[in-house]
Amino acid sequence: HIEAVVFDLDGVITDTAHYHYLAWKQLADELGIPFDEDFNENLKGVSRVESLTLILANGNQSDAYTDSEIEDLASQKNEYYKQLIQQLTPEDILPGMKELIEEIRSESIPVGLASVSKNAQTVLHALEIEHLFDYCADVAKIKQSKPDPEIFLTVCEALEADPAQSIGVEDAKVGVQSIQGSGMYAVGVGSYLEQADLMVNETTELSWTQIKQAFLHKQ
Ligand code: G16
Ligand code: MG
Repeated sequence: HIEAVVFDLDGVITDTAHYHYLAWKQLADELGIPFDEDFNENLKGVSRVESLTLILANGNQSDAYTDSEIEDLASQKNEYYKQLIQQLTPEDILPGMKELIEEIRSESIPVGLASVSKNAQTVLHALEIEHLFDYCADVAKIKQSKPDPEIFLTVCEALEADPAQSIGVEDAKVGVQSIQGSGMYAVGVGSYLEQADLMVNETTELSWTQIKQAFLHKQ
């Protein structure tokens, strides 16, 4: 039996991963640091300040800024991002995701959210799907970033679910590692996720029947 399904937000439920990319791109351009979609793959599921650290290192600017300047640059990126997500509406839920979550809930399986984004509640609100989650990770309380399993473990615990009987869904490599580190079954959506237990290219390919079968088969 399945005790919980825990979703990542950015890149799984909605394509805010692209808005994160655009916001970082704008900041990187201003700093004169090369930045493209390939490099952006390293930032998926990675916290705001850690992402900035990686970008500065990529531009050989690791020691160019003080801690307080780094805070300001991270806030600047967040302003660009907040501007971009102002346009979000329920239309921006990735195809099939709302139906998938509703189907899981119809079987009385608790659903959780494991996003490291401080903007997660704003995004859920804009998509009008807050009511579909029984528990959302409180990022302020999470000490270790993905790939550490802490965030997925915390959500399972709050849902009173055994991680070994639960499923996580992620679009980031570090996210898949976090799921697997917690002992959960990992479903990967997108590219570069060969490590996942079950992998699909797009959300339209996610079928609850298939996920359940694959999970039970692995037991
Ligand atoms: C997301 C994104 C990351 C982003 C992080 C922090 O994680 O994948 O690219 O850097 O949140 O976001 P914010 O700057 O809004 O706090 P997730 O876990 O939802 O994929
Ligand atoms: Mg993600």
